[in-house]
Amino acid sequence: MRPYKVVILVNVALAVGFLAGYLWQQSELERFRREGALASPPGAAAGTGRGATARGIVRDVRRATRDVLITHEPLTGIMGAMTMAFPAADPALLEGLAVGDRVRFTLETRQGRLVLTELRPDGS
Ligand SMILES: [Cu+2]
Repeated sequence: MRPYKVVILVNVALAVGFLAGYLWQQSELERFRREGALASPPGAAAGTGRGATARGIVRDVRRATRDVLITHEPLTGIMGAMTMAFPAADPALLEGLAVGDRVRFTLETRQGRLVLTELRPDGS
């Protein structure tokens, strides 16, 4: 192999490495940003003092894995509106819950992940 080809290959490898590192760092930053926002949520999540509260619609209740798929409104400073699964801190939260229910829920970060700590019918 000619020396200039080695130089090009090394440069390409470095570029790929930097790109991968950059992307990884961005995803970590995003995670820290979300958790930081939860630690001191803007608007101080009505009464609870910690965690963030939002409204959503239940799309699936997965009792086997103890999580709920929810289409939720934007959580200011944490994430935009989307459909995603949230693990429930307590399986009792899933009792009586059905697909299509409109709910108000509270999220907290526990052991580095977002979990549902409160879930009740919206409007109550
Ligand atoms: Cu989300």
